Amino acid sequence: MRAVARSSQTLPGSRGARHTQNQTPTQKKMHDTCPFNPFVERIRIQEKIDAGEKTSALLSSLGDCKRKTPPLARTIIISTLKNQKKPVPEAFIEGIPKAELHIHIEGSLEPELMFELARRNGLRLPFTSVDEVREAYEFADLQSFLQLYYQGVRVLVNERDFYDLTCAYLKKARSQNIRYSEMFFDPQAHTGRGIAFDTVISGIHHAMLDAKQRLGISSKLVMCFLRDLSEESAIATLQQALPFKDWIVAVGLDSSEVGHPPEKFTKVFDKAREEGFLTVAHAGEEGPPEYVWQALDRLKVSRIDHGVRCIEDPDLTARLAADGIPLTVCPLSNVKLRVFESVEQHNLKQLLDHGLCVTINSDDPAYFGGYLTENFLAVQKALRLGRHDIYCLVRNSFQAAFLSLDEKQTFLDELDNYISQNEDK
Ligand code: ES4
Ligand code: ZN
Repeated sequence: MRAVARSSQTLPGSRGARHTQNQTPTQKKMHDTCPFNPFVERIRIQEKIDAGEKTSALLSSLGDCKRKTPPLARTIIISTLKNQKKPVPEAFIEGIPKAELHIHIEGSLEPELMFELARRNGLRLPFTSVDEVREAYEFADLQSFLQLYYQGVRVLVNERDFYDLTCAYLKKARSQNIRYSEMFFDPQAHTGRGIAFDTVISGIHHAMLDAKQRLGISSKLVMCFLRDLSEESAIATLQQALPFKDWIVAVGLDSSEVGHPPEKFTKVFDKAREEGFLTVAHAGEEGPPEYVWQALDRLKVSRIDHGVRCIEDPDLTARLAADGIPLTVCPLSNVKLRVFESVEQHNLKQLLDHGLCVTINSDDPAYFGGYLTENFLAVQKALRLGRHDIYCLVRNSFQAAFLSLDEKQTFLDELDNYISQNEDK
């Protein structure tokens, strides 16, 4: 048992602490004469990790070299995190800088704002109170949720409504130390009710700009096509989006999954890619692994939203792992929509054990009982995740984000600083 734990701490590139005693004359010379040599450093640091030294002390011993060799700094963090067996306090999860990659902005509509917007727009709701709305949030499956979701969005009428909705989410996200969010929006859920595309996207976009300036939270927009509507409707929506191309980073596919396979949208995704959009798709939430294959091979997506059913097909799981295709997993959503009976039954750990790039997300936080932090807290408790698991999940989100390498590096450095400064919590 002990031997296994120790071998997992060995730093890549070093052959373990034992090796220092057997250094060749050249290595010994390097050790004595070079002010900084990554090879020698790895051996020296491995010895200190074995002796239980703290991440912060190890990192500061790198000094200036930390910037020159970020991989070394990161191996220190990973090795020391793997060493830690102590409990993960809630404050550690609350404070860790996070990214969110799967949130439907319309699914962040809290009942309080729903009532406020209904009043503002002179609309009647089929509920008499906020409590009554919350009590109605019991779902048998995705379809039963979508009925309430589409009913809820009807209070969104004017640009200001979309602005207020987005401001409220981004403020909440910032309070949970989300540093970057990629938000889905469903234009057809609004244009189908006679609301102009321009009204929807302008409200959302201006809230994103203001949130960046006032709260320092960065965000991007992903436009989803409703898969229970026709491909022609999706093509018309793509056409409406073209004047706003610079405001949208990717297109996605959502709504009722079973009976609406990704291949139905091959043409519109081809066009979207030609126009320079990245692509993602919900697949393998309620639908079979075959839908995930189609999303990869027909829609050429960069990420799969949900994807939890991939585990039923070993070849698919291997493909996702080999190609490093991230999954945007939404644990509380999966339980609320009865994909899994409980968080304890969730297959998150199996997905990680298969080497998949798993990220944690909130999906429709106003409907599913929690935002991103609540999702992390739920899986940490139910699946007894350690600090190293939390670090990997958060890191995966920044890695999988539609950001430049430089932008990712800035967030990843912030994450590593948080880890090294909070190891005593
Ligand atoms: C959704 Cl949970 C989920 N699945 C598919 N489509 C959606 N739209 C909003 N939430
Ligand atoms: Zn979703």
